[in-house]
Amino acid sequence: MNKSELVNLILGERSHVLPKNVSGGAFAPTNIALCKYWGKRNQELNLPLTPSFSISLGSKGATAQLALIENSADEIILNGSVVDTRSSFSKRLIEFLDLFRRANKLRLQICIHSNIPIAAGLASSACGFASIVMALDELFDWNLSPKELSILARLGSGSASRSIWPGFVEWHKGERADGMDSYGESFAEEWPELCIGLLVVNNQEKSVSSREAMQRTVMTSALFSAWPAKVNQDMEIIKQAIISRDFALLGKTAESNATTMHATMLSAWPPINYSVPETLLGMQETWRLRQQGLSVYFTQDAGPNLKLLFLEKDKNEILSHFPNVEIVQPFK
Ligand code: 2P0
Repeated sequence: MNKSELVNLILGERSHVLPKNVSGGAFAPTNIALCKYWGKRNQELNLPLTPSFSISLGSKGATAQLALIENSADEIILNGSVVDTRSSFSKRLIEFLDLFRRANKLRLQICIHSNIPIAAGLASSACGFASIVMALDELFDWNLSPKELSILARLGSGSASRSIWPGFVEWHKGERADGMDSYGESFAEEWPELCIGLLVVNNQEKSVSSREAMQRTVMTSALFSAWPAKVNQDMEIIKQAIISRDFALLGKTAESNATTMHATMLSAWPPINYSVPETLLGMQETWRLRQQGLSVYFTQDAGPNLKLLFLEKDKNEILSHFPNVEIVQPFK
């Protein structure tokens, strides 16, 4: 099955209808994985080898506004600036939109506003594709379920399947070849005291895309065979830690999941390293503070920035050690 066939399967008759509205808009939060998605069983459909678990970052994310236009080409505006439609960013976006408008020649103005650094390992593609799918749903008036929205967002970027929901989200890996059982679902627990600290050490674009890095790791890392078992174990521990509000267990499991993922990348060939010296300094500072009794942990994605995990009561102390940290409380 390819992407177009899966879109047909989900939209059915609706894939032929014209937009009911002249515009559609939606916000989707970015998400940080506490148990990471790293490795695919199907490249075309972004089907993962393992499940994953994330937390959405409240009002941090992307807003997509789609409007029908009379032009002969799409117009893409990112954070107020027109983007060259020949750029790799535009090509990927247009290719995605083409999945939904094969029968007609609709041209769109696509305005995306993101309040997170693009391509800095803060999952900008996740909230970008999720917001686009939700905006398309509004434009065409498809009335898709969150499960269907999640599957369609996944075709743009795997982690986008988790950005359909606020709060904690589990992405079921699924077993089916068509991927209809691989989608994000809300994990219905709230933890108002939970804080995420965004520690942006470098917001340059990454040199190796996570898509390529993931595949290289699967193909060449001798450590990758240990990864699925680690994920399955961490998924269960993380859910239990949330239910029992055991912050130390949640933090330890999330941090160890991230360091294990980065170990699989470093052992790939050619090696993949997303850290810069400031990343390691941030890790060492986290470990030092923990030794002194402060309950703080980090996670890291396909970029140099760290995301700190801590509780609200320690906010001021965290700020005194990391003055540049931006704090998000996803449940407040
Ligand atoms: C995650 N990452 O779980 C992991 C951890 C990065 C590190 O999902 O190829 O942009 O579009 O499915 O979703 C980033 O990968 O990759 C990612 P594609 P995606 O958040």
